[in-house]
Amino acid sequence: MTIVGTKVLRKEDPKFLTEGARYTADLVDPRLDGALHATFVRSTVANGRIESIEIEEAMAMPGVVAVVTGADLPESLRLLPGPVPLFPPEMLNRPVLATERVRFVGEPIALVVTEKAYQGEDAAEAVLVEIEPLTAVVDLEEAATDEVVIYESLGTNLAIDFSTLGMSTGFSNEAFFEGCEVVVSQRVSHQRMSSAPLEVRSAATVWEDDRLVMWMSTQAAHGARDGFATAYELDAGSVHLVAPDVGGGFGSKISPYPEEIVLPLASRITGRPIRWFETRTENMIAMGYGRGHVHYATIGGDRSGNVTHYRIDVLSDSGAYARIGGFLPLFTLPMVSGTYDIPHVETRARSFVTNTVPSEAFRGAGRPEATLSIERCMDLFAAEVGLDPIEVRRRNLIQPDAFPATTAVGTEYDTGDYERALDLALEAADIDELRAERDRRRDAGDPIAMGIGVSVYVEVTAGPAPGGNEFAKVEITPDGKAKVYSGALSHGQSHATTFAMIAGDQLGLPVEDVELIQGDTDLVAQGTGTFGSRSTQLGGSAVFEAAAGVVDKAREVAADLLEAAAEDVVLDTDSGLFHVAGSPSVSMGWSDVAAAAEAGSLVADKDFNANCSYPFGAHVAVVDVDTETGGVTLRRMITCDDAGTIINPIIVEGQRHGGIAQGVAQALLEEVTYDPDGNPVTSNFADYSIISMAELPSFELVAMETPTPNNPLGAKGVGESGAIGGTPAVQSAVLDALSGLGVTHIDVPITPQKIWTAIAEANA
Ligand code: MCN
Repeated sequence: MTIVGTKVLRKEDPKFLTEGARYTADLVDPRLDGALHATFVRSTVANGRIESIEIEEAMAMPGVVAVVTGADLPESLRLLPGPVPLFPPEMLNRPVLATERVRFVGEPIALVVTEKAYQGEDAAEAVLVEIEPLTAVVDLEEAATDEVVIYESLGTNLAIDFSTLGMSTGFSNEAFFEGCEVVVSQRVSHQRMSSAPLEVRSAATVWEDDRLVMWMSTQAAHGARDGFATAYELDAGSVHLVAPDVGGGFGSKISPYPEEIVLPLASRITGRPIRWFETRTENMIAMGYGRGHVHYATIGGDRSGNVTHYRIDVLSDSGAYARIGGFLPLFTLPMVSGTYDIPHVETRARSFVTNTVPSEAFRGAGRPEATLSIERCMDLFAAEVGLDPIEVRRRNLIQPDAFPATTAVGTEYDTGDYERALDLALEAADIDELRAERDRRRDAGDPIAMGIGVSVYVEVTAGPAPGGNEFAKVEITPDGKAKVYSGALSHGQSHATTFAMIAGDQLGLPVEDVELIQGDTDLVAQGTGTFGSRSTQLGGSAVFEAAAGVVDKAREVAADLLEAAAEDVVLDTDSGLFHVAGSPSVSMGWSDVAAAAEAGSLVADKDFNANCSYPFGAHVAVVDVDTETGGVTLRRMITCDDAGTIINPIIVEGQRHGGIAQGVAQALLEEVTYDPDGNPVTSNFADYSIISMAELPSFELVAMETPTPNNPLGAKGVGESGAIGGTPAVQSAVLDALSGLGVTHIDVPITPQKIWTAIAEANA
């Protein structure tokens, strides 16, 4: 019996439920004995010139061992090392500590190193920083006007123009929509979202002679190691990076931040180990938000509901410097037309700097933006032609026999059956009954208006094309069990379970006998990390192939013992026993083979490389909207999310749940905001309405599996699906509820205040 596809309970849970997780801040390690604590002095001004930084008073405070400013940084540490892949102007590279200019509230200017953490709080306040304030640009579209330019010598706020990189089609002219009977345009806003991981950022560091040891909360240990190696001019082998348990990241912990990069310098200056962990407020203002797009979208077609033309202008908020967030239109552009067969599509995308924290990836990272815009346009188009939005979608979906299907922007979707996903979700929702209830209540003038929203989505995982690679090594231990070393880095995704299942099937071992080792650059030779829902397709496939490689080696050993030719020896993966084909009565297990093998020889590794894949699905949201208060109750959320072959249905359901919750959060609640001067308004969980169980119904999940031919597992990614399909379905449901009241569009998050105002305006 194969293990893949069965409901194996999470191997991670016994530890988490009994002793609890061990995050970086909880680390106990003799090398960190006597560690000092770092506290950051941050800018309180969004845009300004630093006139002076005085540290004398702070230096005299109790417990202060050192104060480090930008003046102490060697050349290699002045700018934050990569990754900033799309070559924005060099001056947009982020400084590690601000020296002459500050460009967002929360930007690190200095760090105070103290014996105790509480002493750092007081001492950081005693560092006197004089800043001459300049006009701040907070709003993305205002930044795009270049009326106020943040980098004077650059002369523009434009950070990246994707057309110069050949990644967008560009716009033709007004004649583009000429043949269309119906054309609808909409500005679609995608607010700034905090990824709000439960574990905030945290790191600890010590030098062992000339070798740097770094513990940190990260999604990508090897990338982080390379960042430290660059910053400290070391070879990669001279940095040992360890990620203990990581309490979530959602895209925000892919690469090191200044706060982490500067710690080894402080350790070098003081000759002591250093620890740092931030407060929730620091996390909210200084870690970086996701999304932060505005799209201008226009859709065109005929009166029978055929969509023939689509044009989208993507504006993306890079924040104060060019980091990951600014280049995410790279993921939006290939996905703009979604699940629809639209023959004519035009795109443009630009990222602009603003005086806000540099933006980062957040669950979905570029794909939710593409999906929300096309789904919003499908609803508006359907309303304009007077047809049912579900029928208009159905009419335009790419058909199952079209795969592999190449879209008008040149993206090749691997496999899919979008209409079936839609049908399954609608059936589970009992759409006819829902519609009847909605119409009944609408006719009766119920002040609690019911709305039904639908989205059909496709996204890209382990992408965009051409995909990527991930490393795994599988080793048989002398007792006949297995260790899997992976370059992926689970921070909540349960790889210890799913990778053990994949290896277990190949090796004929139970999951209990397969141990996962990850997040330690001395133990795992290489790796890329966990983001972009890439780990199963790439990391899981690497495990699959490395395990197969070990079996081949073991067959040679077993062949000697069985006095047979290796080609004739088979491994019965049900029993985990080797025998000569056709003669199962004489057999031996892994422990016999391990005992006979040369020490350390039963090992194989794989750096697996594959093209990306395109998971898809359909979501149905049902809401009640109180038209007198604007309050929204999400009554039901029914989703069909197809991620190809499923390794573990329980874990996949958990991933879908988390994603859907964050998708709903974007639709209804969460938004990172700044005041016009660039002061963060949402700097804790009282101001930032993080979603909780209280706002959510039990999700109704429908299963569907359409394998991809792009990897041996047939698996696509699932970690972000819910966040991609969820937001447009809920937005659509709320607007459906309000459709009888003359309200045609409200941007996410659709808060009670926005609903109340929209109804009042429509009445006026
Ligand atoms: N899985 C499966 N079958 C599939 C696909 C996935 O059984 N066909 C399982 C995997 O084996 C894995 C999990 O589902 O155990 C997620 O796999 P995958 O979709 O490959 O995604 P990654 O492991 O690469 O995780 C990244 C993804 C992203 S991009 C974000 S953001 C996100 C997410 O995962 N952040 C998370 N889920 C999160 N979950 C938690 N708890 N915390 C986060 O920060």
